[in-house]
Order: sequence, then structure tokens, then C-alpha cells
Amino acid sequence: MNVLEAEPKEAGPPAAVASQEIPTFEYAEFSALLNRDPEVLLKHPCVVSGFTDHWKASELWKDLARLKDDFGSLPVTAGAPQFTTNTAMQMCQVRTDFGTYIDYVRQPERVGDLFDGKWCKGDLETFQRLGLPLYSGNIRIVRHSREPVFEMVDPVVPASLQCLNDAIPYYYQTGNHFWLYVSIKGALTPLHQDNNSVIAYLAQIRGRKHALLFSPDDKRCYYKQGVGYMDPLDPDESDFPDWRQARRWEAILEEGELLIWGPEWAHHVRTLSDSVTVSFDIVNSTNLAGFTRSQDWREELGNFARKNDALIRERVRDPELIALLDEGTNSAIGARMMICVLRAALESGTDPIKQEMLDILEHEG
Ligand SMILES: O=C(O)CCC(=O)C(=O)O
Ligand SMILES: [Fe+2]
Repeated sequence: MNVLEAEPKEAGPPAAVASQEIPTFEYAEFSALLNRDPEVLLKHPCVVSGFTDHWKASELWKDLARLKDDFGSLPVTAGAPQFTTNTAMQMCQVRTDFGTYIDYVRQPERVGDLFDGKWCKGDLETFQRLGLPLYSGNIRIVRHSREPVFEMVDPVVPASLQCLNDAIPYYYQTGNHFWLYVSIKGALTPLHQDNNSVIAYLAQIRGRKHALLFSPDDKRCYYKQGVGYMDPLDPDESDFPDWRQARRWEAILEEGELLIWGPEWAHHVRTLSDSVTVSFDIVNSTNLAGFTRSQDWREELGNFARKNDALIRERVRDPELIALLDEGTNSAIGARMMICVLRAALESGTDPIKQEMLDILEHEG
């Protein structure tokens, strides 16, 4: 759909800035493009049609009752907005389970009774004043690469797009790299960059979303240290005086389409109609170094090591790791643990991916 036809009042750009429409490709065309230019996603995001046509999820996950049956007992939080990325932004949040969240999505007017006593940020009154729906984006349905749920989204990565996820130790434990988003009209994910420098996509199973993306090269225009990210629908001139210089890439994502972007691309996403989306994070040779250098997986791996302290001390037997478990930060523990695991794996054979990660980690700091 042409972005200019799309609900201009709600979704349109602020006056005085033109958007660049994100180019759309048929799946075969996108594969050919990637073969010609494996780095195309560093240059601009793409919308791809036809990629998810044969996913079981494209039919089965349209059905909220099915999602509730399959994942209803899992713990989640839901926020309005999904999370905040600017110090001036207010937020309300409930702690619940996915099943109760699905009940809310079906009947938002029941918010008061469904989440009575469940508010962990703000309260019902503040929530009603904010005027944004609750949005849960942190259900964890994948913990390793052989999880049966991958059968629902097969193939999970477009042909011609290199994917090294499975060569990275603990990939699905150190970050929620498989996301399932269910949301209602108006749900907001404010402007942010994803953790771990991943390549990421949104596969639209049901409903429509409006997405604005910005290149990492323009970051100084839309991000301010100590303040956070701008609101691209209402930029604050005093914090972001150069916002007009950042090129806005825009798409209306329709059912059956995939929106895919490169590492560090900032994105702002609003749900336009009852929506189900699968999102997936990819590491390949264009972002392996960025992934390895990023902080986020270190925290998660460090956290995991701390929770399994006795086991790790016994199994890894690395004096430096043991010293860090005594008095190091989670991040330092995670990095050291990754070094140990990579070294152990490389003892039983060469592996250029693990070797590149190890070289980066051994030569930093
Ligand atoms: O679909 C959305 O609301 C945003 C999702 C997102 O930020 C992501 O998958 O990285
Ligand atoms: Fe994101």
C-alpha cells in the first residue's frame, strides 16, 4: 500500500519532513537482490511479500484461542507503551500471563477486572489517562534452536540471507531472539534500536502496522544521551534540533508481508488493526562483529552463570571465571564465560564463526 494513502492523520509524518517509502519486493526478487548485494540491509530496510505464505503460523496463529491454548500459561508483562525509550515518557504496566493478556486483547474494556492488583507501574486511572492500549512483547517461547515451535515458521530465514544463529553458543538463551506480538489498534512500540546488533524482521500474520525506521548513520539526529530517543510523530525541537536531517523510512505493513531491517536501524511501530506478528533476530557475517561486541548478551549470559553458580564453577574450571563469579559484574562474567565456551568448542575442530568471535573477545579491553 502507498504510505500516502494510509490514515494520514494518525500515521502521517510531522509537517515539513518527507518520508522515504521502504521498497517492496516479491520474495524471489528479494532473494535475487540479496544474492547481488549481501549487504543490502545495511543500506535500507525492505518489505517482502510472499515469504510467509507457506508458514503453518500464517494460518494457525491468526487464531487467538489457539495462541492462548499453546502459550497461555507463560508469564508476561504488558505495558502502555510496550516500553519507554525517553526520560519524558510515562508508562503503565501489568504483570500477568499470556492467556490473561489474550483475554484483554479480545475484550479491552475488561482491563479493570482482568488486571486488578496486577499493576507494577502506574495504575488503572493513569492508564486511562495515557490513552494507549497495553502491549505485551516479552513472551518467551523459544529457548533453543530445536524448539518444536520453529515448525510453525519454516523456513524462519529467507533463502539467500545468510544466518549464523546456530553457530553462536547460547544464542537463544542470551536474548529473546524469537518474538510473538499480539496487539490491538493503537499499541505503540516507541523508537528504539534492538539489542545485540541483530538483523530483525516483523512477519505480519494478521492485521496491519505502521513502521518508521531510521539509519544508525543518522543517530545523532534522533537520539540524545541522558534523554533517549525522539518521538518521530512529535519530535521535541529542544532535545532533537536536527531531527529534520534524519531520513525517515516508512512502511505500512500488511498481512502476509515481512519488514526486515539491518543492524542498529532504529524503529517506531504502531499497530493499526488487531495484529499478530512474528519477529526474529538474525546474525550473519554482516553483523557478527557487532553482535560479539554488544553488551546485551553478556548481561544475560552472566545472569545465567550466576544462577547456576555451583555448576559453572565445577564444569568450566577457569580461574578467571571463578574470580569474576566472586566479585565481577554480570557483563564481565558473561564475556568470560563465552570465551571459555568458544575455546572449548574450538579444541575439537576449526570453526571460522567461533574463531572470529573469540578473536574479538580476546582482543578487547
Ligand atoms: O511490532 C512492534 O510493535 C515492534 C517490534 C520490535 O521492535 C521488534 O521486533 O524489534
Ligand atoms: Fe525492536
